[in-house]
Amino acid sequence: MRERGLGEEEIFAELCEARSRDVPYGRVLSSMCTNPHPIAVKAHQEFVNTNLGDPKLFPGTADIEHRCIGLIGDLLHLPAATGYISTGGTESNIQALRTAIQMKHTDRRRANIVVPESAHYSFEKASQMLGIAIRRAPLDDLLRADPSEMAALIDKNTIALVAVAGTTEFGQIDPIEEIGRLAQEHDLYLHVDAAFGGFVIPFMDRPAKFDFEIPGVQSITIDPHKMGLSTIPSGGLLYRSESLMKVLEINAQYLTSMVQTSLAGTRSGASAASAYAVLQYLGRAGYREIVATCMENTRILREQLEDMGMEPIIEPVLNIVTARAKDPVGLRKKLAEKNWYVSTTVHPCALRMVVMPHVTADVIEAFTADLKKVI
Ligand code: 0PR
Repeated sequence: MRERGLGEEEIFAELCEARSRDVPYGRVLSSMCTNPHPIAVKAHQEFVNTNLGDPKLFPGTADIEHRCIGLIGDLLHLPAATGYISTGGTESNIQALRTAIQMKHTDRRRANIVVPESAHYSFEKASQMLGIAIRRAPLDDLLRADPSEMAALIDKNTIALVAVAGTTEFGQIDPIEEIGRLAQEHDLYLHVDAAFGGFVIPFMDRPAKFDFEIPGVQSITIDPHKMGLSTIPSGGLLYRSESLMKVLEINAQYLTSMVQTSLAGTRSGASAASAYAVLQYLGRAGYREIVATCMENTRILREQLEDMGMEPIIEPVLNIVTARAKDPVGLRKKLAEKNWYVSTTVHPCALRMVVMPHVTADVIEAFTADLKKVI
């Protein structure tokens, strides 16, 4: 570190140069992030020095977080849900499994969780950190969790089941009602990962059931910083009842609040304020409009790809499109040379595009024009 500080101008020249090398969202079809809504940015700036790790010092901010959880709970058919604004899907998923372990009081060296093969890699992190085994159940033909395959992996040491509402690779929704019944039959904790789908499914024409409406669902991951249009890092973890979140309480007596349940200690109140602001600003009607546009653009992209001879692996369920190709990884590289960023799926291997709000009809037109040149 330098002895004497630099001037603002020089610092910002360096920062802006670095920033100019970042890929603008308009060239990105591989991300679940997007430009946050201006209202979210404004709220974020207003709360930039707030710390929800010590809520007694920030009772106003804590109240906004509480109201934000109330709004998301209402969206998930449980206005009385408890929870908190996390740093994203990874933290929420880790915390949900931590809750399941604390609830069961079993020997965690023997404990296992059963997840569909499509579960996000954050569950792998959770399994490593928490020291529990992870069992992956094969999917059905449409790449959904297969409840009978999950049932086959349950034994006396199973503590939790996971289902996904909007899988990372294919945007598929698991049969959560059936998995809920399975959880109840075996008295198991059921966590639903709706990090991506949580702000899409409720706003679709015929929404699938995935939330607290389903008996047996104990907690849900839902990320405002993905399709919620909030700022990074706004994640959401919601519980069916307060007693579930309570098992995470750690004594922190030197804090004014005495206990802490979140994984992060010091944590951003800005991300809670920003999520709250955009939820209030858009309302259901605003999100419905955004989702309708994304789904229409998904349809357009899917058709354009098919016209080029690239069939989807599954019909898009949410705003994620996959396309069979001869050499998806090679194609991905060629697209990157043209400054387009897509990703590829693993099983089966295909091109994958996430149609976030920044992936407009114009972006799709320019993208498919370049794609035609490289295939
Ligand atoms: N659960 C699901 C279903 C997810 O898709 C993701 C992220 C997570 C949990 C974890 O969320 P956080 O990343 O907020 O902890 N899925 C994306 C992925 O892994 C995240 C992403 C976003 C990746 C933007 C790249 C990117 O540019 O693909």
